[in-house]
Amino acid sequence: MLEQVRGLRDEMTRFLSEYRFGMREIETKMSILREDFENAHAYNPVEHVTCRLKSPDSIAEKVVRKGVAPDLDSIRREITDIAGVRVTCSFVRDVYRLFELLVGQDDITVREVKDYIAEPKENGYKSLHVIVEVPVFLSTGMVRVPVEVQFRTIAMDFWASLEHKIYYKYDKHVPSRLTDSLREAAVTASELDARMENLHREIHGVQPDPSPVPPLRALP
Ligand code: 0O2
Repeated sequence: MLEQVRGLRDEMTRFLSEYRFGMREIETKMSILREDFENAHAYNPVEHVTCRLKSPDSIAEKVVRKGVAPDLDSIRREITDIAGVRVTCSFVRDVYRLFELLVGQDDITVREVKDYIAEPKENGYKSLHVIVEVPVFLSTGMVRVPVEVQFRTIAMDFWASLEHKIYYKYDKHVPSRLTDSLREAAVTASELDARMENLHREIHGVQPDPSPVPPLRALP
C-alpha cells in the first residue's frame, strides 16, 4: 500500500516537473528576446515576466469542472494551462510583436490563440492568450509540453489583478455596481494604453498610430 502511494507521489512529481521545465523554456525564450531587443534596438518592450504552475488542488478543481477523466493522460490532453507564463509589455504594439516573435520560433507549436484584446471579455478583461507546445528534453527522451502564455500591457495587468481580487473577495458573485465600475475602468485603461503609446511614438519621432491594435497575421 505504502509502495503504491509512493509510486503515485513520484508519478505526480514527474508529471508536474515536465510543466515546470516547459515553463522555464518559455521564460528563457522571453528573457533572450528581451535582452536581444535591448541590444538590437536600444529598447526594452518587456516590463516583466512571471510564471506559475497550477497547484494540484487547482488542477483537480479544473478536472472536475471540465468533466475530464481523472487520469494523467486525459489531464495532459485536456488541461493546457498547468504551466503559465505572463508577459507584461509596455504597449499594445509590443504585445503583438513579442507574440509574433515567440510563435514564429521553429520549435514552438501553436495550439490555440485567444485574442481578448481584439475581442475583450464581457467584464472588460483584455489579454492575448496563446497555448504553445515547447519541446523539453528529459533523460528519458523528448516531450512536448503545453504552456499558456498571456501577453498584456501594464494597464491590462493592473486591471486584471484588481478584478481577480474583487472576484475572489465576493466569491465570484460581484455586485453589479462593481462590475459596471470595472467595465468603465477597463475602457479607461484602454484609453491610457492608446495615449501612452502615442506619446511614446511622438517622443521617438514616429507618427501617432490610428489603429493601436494591429490584426494578428495568419498563424503557421
Ligand atoms: P490563474 O490564477 O491566473 O491561473 P478557464 O477559465 O480556465 O476555465 P479557459 O478557456 O482555459 O477556461 O480560460 P481562458 O479564457 O483562456 O483564461 C484562463 C486564464 O486567463 C485565467 O486563469 C486567468 O489568468 C486569465 N483570465 C481569463 N479571464 C479573466 C478575467 O475575466 N479576469 C481576470 N482577472 N483574469 C482572467 P485561471 O486559471 O482562472 O487563474
